[in-house]
Amino acid sequence: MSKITKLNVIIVTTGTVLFAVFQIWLSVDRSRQDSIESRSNTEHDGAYHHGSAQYAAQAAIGVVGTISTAEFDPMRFLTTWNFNNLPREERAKVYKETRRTDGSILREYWITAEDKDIEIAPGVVFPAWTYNGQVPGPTIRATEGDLIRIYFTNKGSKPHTMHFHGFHSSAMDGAMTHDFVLSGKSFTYEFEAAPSGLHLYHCHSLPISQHVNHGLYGAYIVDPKNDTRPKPAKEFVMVLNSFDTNYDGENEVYAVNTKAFYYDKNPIKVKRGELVRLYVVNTVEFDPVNSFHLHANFFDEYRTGTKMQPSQFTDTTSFVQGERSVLDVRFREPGKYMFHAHQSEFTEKGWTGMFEVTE
Ligand SMILES: [Cu+2]
Repeated sequence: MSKITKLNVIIVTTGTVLFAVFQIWLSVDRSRQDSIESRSNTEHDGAYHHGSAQYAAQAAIGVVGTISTAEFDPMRFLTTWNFNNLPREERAKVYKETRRTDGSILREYWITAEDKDIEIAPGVVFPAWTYNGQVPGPTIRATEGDLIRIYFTNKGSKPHTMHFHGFHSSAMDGAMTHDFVLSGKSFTYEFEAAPSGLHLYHCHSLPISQHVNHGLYGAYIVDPKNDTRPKPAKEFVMVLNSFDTNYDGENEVYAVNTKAFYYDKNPIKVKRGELVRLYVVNTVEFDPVNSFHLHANFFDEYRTGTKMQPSQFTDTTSFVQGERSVLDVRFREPGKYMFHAHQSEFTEKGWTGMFEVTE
């Protein structure tokens, strides 16, 4: 057994044990919830009314413990594109804008693939393959007609690529075996930002399911040159993702932006009536369909974001892998509103969150 194989076995074993602990917490929480619900059906003494602190504490699904945000903060990720979260000097190392003669912008990015352990639920560490040390990878954002140039270096242990959805030449597709960037090598991708809409990028090395499941994907937003949609007050990037922690071809953890139950414990704050725009991208492997459901409010859905007219007004929409939508919502009343996959299994394994609406 080689050193690497031994290490993999240790990582898989550790991951499985940690995940088993996570599953136990979930089942403990579920059985608690069952017993509370059966009691509250028979006892109407007020002790377990919805809304009471005691009820909330005992009946909640989710994880026990808190998760570190030192390496990756899901709250900041929501509003981060083109590394706008970094201080000026740090940002200049990975991103540069240059105005071109036609008024468009040359946007240059320095992206590095690297192996990195990440925490996906309290105490559950996943040996990820990352773009710039984070999952999802950095959000790339441009205006239609800008020139995108990406200096990609592979410092990971496997061959990787960056395959972008959107227009580009076949030489920039990053999908064929001769496009694979071997460990220690570099490649420069260059293409015009088009068509306008919400897209994604991901590694296209083989087997693709493993490279995507390990964390190599990110959102790619192309703003329209002539945007006739209403202007949003807030914009949030949400990458729906999942993790097969024991490599059995099924996911053990589902999330929005990687950390299970994060926005459930830390609601996203918005104001009543303001236009909130969500950029939702589905990267979940192994399950053919994912979905997004919002409670008590409806949204205008711009599927793939390529047209200026919404395709539907609804509270639930579905995504196959790689599908994405721009969702515009104005919350009607103050309060807390859940959003989650309508597949209950995904919700119970981490893909659930909350908006907190105030006046
Ligand atoms: Cu890869």
